Amino acid sequence: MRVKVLAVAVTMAVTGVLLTATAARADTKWDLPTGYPATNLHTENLQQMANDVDKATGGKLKIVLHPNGSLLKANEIKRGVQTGQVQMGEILMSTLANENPVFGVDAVPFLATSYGDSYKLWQASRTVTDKILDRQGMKLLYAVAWPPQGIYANKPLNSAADMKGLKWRAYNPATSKIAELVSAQPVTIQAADLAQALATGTVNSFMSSGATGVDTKVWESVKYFYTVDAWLPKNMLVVSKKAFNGLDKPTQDALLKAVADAEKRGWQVSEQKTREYLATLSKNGMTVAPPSPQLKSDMQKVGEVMVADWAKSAGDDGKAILDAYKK
Ligand code: PCA
Repeated sequence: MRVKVLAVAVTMAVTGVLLTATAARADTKWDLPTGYPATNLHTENLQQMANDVDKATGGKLKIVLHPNGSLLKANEIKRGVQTGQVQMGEILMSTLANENPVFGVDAVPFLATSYGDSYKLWQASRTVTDKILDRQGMKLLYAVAWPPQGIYANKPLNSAADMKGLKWRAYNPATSKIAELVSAQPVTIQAADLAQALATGTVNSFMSSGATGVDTKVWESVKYFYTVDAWLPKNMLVVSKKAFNGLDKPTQDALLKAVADAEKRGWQVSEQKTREYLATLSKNGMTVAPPSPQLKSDMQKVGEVMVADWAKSAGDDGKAILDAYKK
């Protein structure tokens, strides 16, 4: 009898130890889908953030990146976070401009064309952006700008008239609208599918950064890049509030620290690499040039139409953003 009691006690003790050990090992694993390749500046920055979180939490929170649309396509990521399919996601903010014009403020042509101005515009729009996401069950963690947007084409462009009839790859409502204004034919294509679309001739022109030109080895299909510097769109990192609230406080703090570092680093790296990307395009035989005065003034006219449209559609939120930005 006594032996049996002892045996039960030992069993319970062992089970207790095992349970404790299991609890300590119950690491949280999160999926983080992105739409851009592993070597892209935003993806590398996210990977470093994930490494920092791993280290700071002693492996308690593991964030697993899924680049290049491999888990969810770029345009599916937001829904994936909202529905709880994934815990975090990286989203090109201006792709959501039809849902709320506030998301499109960073793709209004010539509103903010330098890193300094773009950062200022981000400060002016951050709070309201976070509020919109909060209502949708998400928390905004950071946003980092892409390098300035220029025009890629398979032929020289000297004016907007030369853009008429181009097969134009669009990545957000603003780039579709530009096609409309210059009488090009817009086709929405995600970055992950861009190289293929260029190779097959589905498109022969688009606006983007030097970064995406390098990512897609664009020189294999198009030979001209005009550094219009029309805007600097941003990628944002969001987390599901439910997932975030499920973390203990030290883990939340570690995550918030890592994302704050990543935001700062991302803006610096993006700016530093801008020139390198353009040099890579030139080295691979592309003509990289500022737009002709005619092309520039034509694009500025396009921009004027779009600023007015944006201000009208964005209402009071839009006015508050522009007032804060211009202060
Ligand atoms: N690259 C992304 C968005 C902006 C950019 O520079 C793309 O072309 O899809």
